[in-house]
Amino acid sequence: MMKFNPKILRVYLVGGTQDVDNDPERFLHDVEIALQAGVTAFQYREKDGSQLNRAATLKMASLLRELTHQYHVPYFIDDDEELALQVGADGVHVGQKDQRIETVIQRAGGQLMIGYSCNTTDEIAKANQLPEVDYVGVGPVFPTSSKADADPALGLSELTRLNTVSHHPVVAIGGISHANLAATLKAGVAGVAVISMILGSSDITGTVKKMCAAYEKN
Ligand code: TZP
Ligand code: MG
Repeated sequence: MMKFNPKILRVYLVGGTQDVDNDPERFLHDVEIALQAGVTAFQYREKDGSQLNRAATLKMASLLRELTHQYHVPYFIDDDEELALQVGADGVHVGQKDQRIETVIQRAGGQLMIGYSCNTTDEIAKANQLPEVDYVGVGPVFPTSSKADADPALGLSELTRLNTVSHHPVVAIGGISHANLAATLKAGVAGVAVISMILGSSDITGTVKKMCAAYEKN
């Protein structure tokens, strides 16, 4: 496995069919446009409200592996290291409500990059003790409607503080939009992970290019 490059966190697209009205064709199309436009990592997250069964999810995960290879974009799968290993993904993302991080490290450590959701000082402190973790996802920074069981928004000062506590690179998630992107980056995070900012955009290419350009301004 390659050494983890935190630059892949800069414009991190997260999504599943539930984020595009349960339309698998549209999902593949929109993800391809975003990959082409320059997203730096992609996470397949088939979750809250998904209508895909296990076989359809496996098929989708394989198609997304082909697409991400085609555009040379690192490919993560949410909460399912078995599926990630099965389709040859590059990484797995583990939430606090998913299976235990120790179990994932045992099964996938050294084979998959590992992302871990951390929203409190204690969770970050625990992640700091786990060298197999490559990055932490911190959020929701702002209110979001893309996650059914989202915790209350942290806000920018808490994000800034947690970013300072973390020894791992931090990707900020939750409610990030054109309106707050620059302010979010000022927290010093390695990147931003978004669902609706990209998949809900009427101009996916323009949105992704703007996000990439935000890193050139500092
Ligand atoms: N984890 C914390 S907030 C969130 C996830 C998966 C949803 C982010 O979606 P959006 O549309 O970018 O707010
Ligand atoms: Mg999860």
